[in-house]
Amino acid sequence: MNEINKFIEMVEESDNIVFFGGAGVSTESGIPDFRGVNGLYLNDYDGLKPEEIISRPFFDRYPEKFYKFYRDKMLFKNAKPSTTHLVLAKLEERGKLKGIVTQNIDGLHQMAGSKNVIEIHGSVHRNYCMTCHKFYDFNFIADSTGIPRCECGGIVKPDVVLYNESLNENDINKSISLIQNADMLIIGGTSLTVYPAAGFVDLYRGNKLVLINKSETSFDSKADLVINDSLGKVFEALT
Ligand code: CNA
Repeated sequence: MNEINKFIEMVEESDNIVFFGGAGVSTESGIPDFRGVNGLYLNDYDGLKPEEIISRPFFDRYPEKFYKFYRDKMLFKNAKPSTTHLVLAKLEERGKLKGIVTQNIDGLHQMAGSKNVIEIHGSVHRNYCMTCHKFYDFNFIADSTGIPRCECGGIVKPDVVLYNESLNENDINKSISLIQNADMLIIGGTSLTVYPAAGFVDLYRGNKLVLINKSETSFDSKADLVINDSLGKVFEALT
């Protein structure tokens, strides 16, 4: 049996599936990942490393440069859900998939119709004034120039987890519980290099751990099934 048929069989046998995904889920929606073949980390930006720009110390020190990069490279106004997003939403509707834990910040799972989505790195759709906590939407930041300011004068910061910032404890606990109780864990489109998220792999206790990624990851040997192919192709096969 080939790998994709094996994957389909595992999905059919399961009714408590959890999907844990990363930037590779959205490359087919036209949003570049960080470490893939066209990843953002391949090129410096204004002479700076992207991973330095999206860190909290950089944000605090050079907010104007941060927002220039953020608007230019991290906001995709016209992005639409890919096959993978749409099939995952259908699996939830059918009662087979119980939740999605994503490292993505683009909101495409919700746009596809998924309900139980835990965004452990936050979302570009939520932005808050650092002074009065007033909420601002995606367009407010996308259409702003320079440093986006609240009506109270405070800086409006995306609710996105930067390097050197901690993750939301409640989200982590919910993710742990979902993964520990899953009968099938599908991990897709993540290089599994960012901790503590990568540590989620070790929490799964079942025998249907599937890793779908275009390239190899250091967790491949732990998986029951590894598919080194595009997510769109694999999820299309479920339709
Ligand atoms: P990453 O480190 O960039 O890894 C992505 C992985 O996906 C790579 O190993 C690729 O080979 C693989 N990949 C790319 N396209 C596909 C595809 N079509 N099918 C299968 N595999 C594919 O990204 P991670 O998510 O592991 O890293 C975590 C960071 C990236 C998080 O903090 C995210 O917030 C951040 N990020 C998010 C987005 C987004 O929201 N869409 C975009 C870019 C980066």
